[in-house]
Amino acid sequence: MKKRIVLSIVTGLCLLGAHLEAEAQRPNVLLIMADDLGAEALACYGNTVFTTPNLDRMEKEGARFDNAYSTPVCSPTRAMILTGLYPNRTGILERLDSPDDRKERTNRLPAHLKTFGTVFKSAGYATAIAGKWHLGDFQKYPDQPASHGFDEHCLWVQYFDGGRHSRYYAPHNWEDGEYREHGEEVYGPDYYSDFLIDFMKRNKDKPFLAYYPMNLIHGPLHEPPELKELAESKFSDDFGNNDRAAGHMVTYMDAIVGKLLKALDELGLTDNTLVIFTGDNGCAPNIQSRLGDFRLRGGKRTMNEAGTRVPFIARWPGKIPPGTRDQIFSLADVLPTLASIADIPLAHKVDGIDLSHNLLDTPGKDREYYPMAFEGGCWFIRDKRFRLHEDGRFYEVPVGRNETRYSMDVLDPGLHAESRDRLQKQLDRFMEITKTDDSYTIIPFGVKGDFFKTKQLEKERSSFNDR
Ligand SMILES: [Ca+2]
Repeated sequence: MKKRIVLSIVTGLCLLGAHLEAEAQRPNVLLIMADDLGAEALACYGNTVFTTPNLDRMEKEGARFDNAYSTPVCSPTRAMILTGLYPNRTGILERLDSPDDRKERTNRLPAHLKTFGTVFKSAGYATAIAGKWHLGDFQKYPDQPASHGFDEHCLWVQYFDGGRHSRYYAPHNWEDGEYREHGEEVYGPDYYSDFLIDFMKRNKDKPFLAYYPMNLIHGPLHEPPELKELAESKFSDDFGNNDRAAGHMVTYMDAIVGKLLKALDELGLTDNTLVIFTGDNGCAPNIQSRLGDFRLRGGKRTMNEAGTRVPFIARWPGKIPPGTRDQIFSLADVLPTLASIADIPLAHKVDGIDLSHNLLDTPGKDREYYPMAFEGGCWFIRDKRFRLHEDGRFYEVPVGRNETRYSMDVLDPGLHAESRDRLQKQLDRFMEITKTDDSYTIIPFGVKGDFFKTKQLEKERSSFNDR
């Protein structure tokens, strides 16, 4: 009898030990998504005038995806990355602060949609979000971050009590369910990153997921508190005020990433934390990037490479072999990929694909196509060589060189018929996807006006890049 009791105590201790070991090995996740940052704005993606030392170091230590894609604008990407669902599935096909919705403010991330917050919290992770939500109103729907799986939140409030507030100096925030107004001495991007560092400190002994949808480098163009000299170190003499402010904001954004990475080092968490850095859409059109002799105007709100190609860098020392990745990655893939890496089984369906093997550089099935839906009337599908739009426009845009991937030269419709047919079939299938259910309505930003604006921007881009 005594022997049996000792045996079961020993077995129990072994099981407990195994559980604690498994718990200790579960990686933390720090996911950072900059606002309005196309891949071309970072030095590690070829920009020769902006200075980004921290992301350059992270890129050297991790995997750099050269073909990662978002949607062309904020809210659709924010919904897509959180839920793993395409914009036509969430119904969020445009930014959510529509003039038509300013009074009622009924737009929100639909309550029934599960996010990576939900998934990781259910698996026992501590979860936090800080920065920019842009998926609905906190005054009307105060429970949003919590009901979507985040234990703690500190998020910029754009509208409150009829007022409109800055995300930068003197931000107004929604902080763990409370509205807080800060003075000019507070700079939003510093405040949000400090909130997450504090969260990581308090949760360093258990697995956590920290999500930082950053506020930089979205307009208004302004001068961040520091680092002007560093930011200007590679500026060209012909830089205008916009270029100078944009470059300074890029460098400050990079420094905040550096601050978060340093905090992980100081907490001894670097080796057990997967850090991902990406962007929510292309740069704004008033930002011009220079990649050697190649110049590119930001493509935000446009359905093309400049509107949707974003940086994607993943670092996890000892687990993710450093180097470049040329596979296609959609931000819809973030949720299933993160869940797979954390060994959390997904109990619901998503559009995204588990591409953890691309991060880990192991064999697996890659994503063949990147499909996109925008504004309720714009669609395209891309593979590594071609892009086909719903209105028949067909582009040969091989990803090997900037000059070709960003090209806006429409192909002769008679060319590459086989590739075109193949893409058409995939596009038709993608366009059949509709909202998860009809119980909610998203008021769009103004479909018609923005649709034409997009077309206009495409025209401008075409002539700009021809020069
Ligand atoms: Ca954005």
